[in-house]
Amino acid sequence: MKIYFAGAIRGGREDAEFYFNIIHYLEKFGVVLTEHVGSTELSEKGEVSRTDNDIFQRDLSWLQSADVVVAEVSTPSLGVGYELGIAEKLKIPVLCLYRPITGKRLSAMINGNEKFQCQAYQGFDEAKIHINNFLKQEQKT
Ligand code: 6K6
Repeated sequence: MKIYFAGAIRGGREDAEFYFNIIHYLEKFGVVLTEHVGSTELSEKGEVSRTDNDIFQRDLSWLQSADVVVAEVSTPSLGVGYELGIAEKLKIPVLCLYRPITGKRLSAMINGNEKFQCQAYQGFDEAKIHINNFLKQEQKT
C-alpha cells in the first residue's frame, strides 16, 4: 500500500514530532511516500537543495500514485489543504487526524467534507486506533 502523509511544513513545524511518530507507525502498513515531512531536523524553510517547482511536481506525482492519504491537520497549512483537495478529486480515501485545541477549530472546508474521515485524537495511542480502523477499511475495498 502506498501512503501519502501530509503535514504542515511552511505552515509551521510545531507538530513535527507528531508527524514523525505517525509516519513511523504508518510504515508498518506500507510505503510512506512523503517520509521527509516528519523529519524533526527540517525547519519551515524546508529543503534548500530543491526548487519549489521541483517539490510541487514531485509531490503531485507521488499523490497521484497513492492508495490512501493520511493528513495531520492540527497546524493549518495551505499545502496540506491543496493536497487534500487534489486527493478528493482523484478519489483517494483521506483520513484527517487533528488534536482539538481550545480556541482553535478545524477548517469547515476539511471538517465539513463528508468525503474525508476527520478524527480527533488526544494522544498517539488514539491516533493509532483511527489509523488502524481507516486502513482496515481500505484494505477490504
Ligand atoms: C521537506 C521537508 C521539509 O521541507 C521540505 C521541502 N519542502 C517540501 N518538501 C516536500 N513536500 C512539501 C514541501 N513543502 C510542502 N510540501 C508538501 O506540502 C508536503 O507534502 C506537505 O504535506 C505540504 C505542506 O505544505 P506547507 O504549505 O505547510 O509547506
